[in-house]
Amino acid sequence: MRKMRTQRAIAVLASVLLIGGVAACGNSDTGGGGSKDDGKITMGFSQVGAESGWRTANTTSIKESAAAAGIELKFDDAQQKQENQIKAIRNYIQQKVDVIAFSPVVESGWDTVLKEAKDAGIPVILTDRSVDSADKSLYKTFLGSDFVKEGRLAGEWLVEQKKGATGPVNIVELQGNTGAAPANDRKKGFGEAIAANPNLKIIASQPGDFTRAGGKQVMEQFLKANPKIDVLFAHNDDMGLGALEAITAAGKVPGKDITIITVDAVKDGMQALADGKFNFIAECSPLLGPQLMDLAKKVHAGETVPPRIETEETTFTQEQAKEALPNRKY
Ligand code: GYE
Repeated sequence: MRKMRTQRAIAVLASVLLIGGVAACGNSDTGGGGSKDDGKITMGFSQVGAESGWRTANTTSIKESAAAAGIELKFDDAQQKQENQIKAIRNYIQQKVDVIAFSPVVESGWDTVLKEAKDAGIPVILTDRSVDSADKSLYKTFLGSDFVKEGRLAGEWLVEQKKGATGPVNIVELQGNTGAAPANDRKKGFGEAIAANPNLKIIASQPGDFTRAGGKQVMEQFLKANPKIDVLFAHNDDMGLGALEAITAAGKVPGKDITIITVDAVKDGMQALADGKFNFIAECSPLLGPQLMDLAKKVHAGETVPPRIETEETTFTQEQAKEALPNRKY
């Protein structure tokens, strides 16, 4: 009995492998980019890394959505290095995938490799972060958040909070990795929002690379160098969470002695907000997978897609975090 079941299992496995193999062959034989007849879409995806809770949720969303959409996903984690992303994209071009999607770790320096993809006839979709290429024909669309707006919403909330403040309000800023779109843009939006208030002053601003370890380390330096810190603006939850340790170790109460504003609203960040350790979060949604797969199908079918698709987002106060937390998916 057991033997028969094993034989059947082997037969099923063999046929699955055979069908899979045929599908895979069909894909590469017809040349990937531009092959529109085998039905199966192969996507090469180059991810930034695994630096934050946001990134982990984003990766899960992409993998799950690809499986649900029947898209074969080739996935590479670049460990926050542009050279790794360029290498991965070149591999995808060589493998003749149907669509390339990626989240560029920094904004600049993509023109050459994007041109190679274009010349190979492989459409590129930017997701989460954008590039600063002047030639917009190098990619089909950019799906992601408005990072300037996130920074602005964070700054506007602070302006409102400190409305009656007479003395100086000293702000320190933990930036994302140098050259990344969300680091550049969140800094810009926040700076613009507080600009008209001369008593709101950014006294220190350094990259913490979007990681908890980076946030903790840089916050320690900030605390050592500046006896009076009133506000921390961290470009993501993870750096804010790392900074909590530094603040507590310095004998200060996060959320009270130092007002903490972050971006993302992942579960751990929302928990810190609900617990009163953070004061405000501008949301940035990592759940880009379903829209990305939809776009991949459209560009593969030769349909025109809008050049920019913006993610819908909100903001959270401590009270709103308490309400939203039980249903938070990531
Ligand atoms: O805010 C941060 C992550 O690019 C929007 O990258 C993303 C950012 C996100 O490391 O947590």
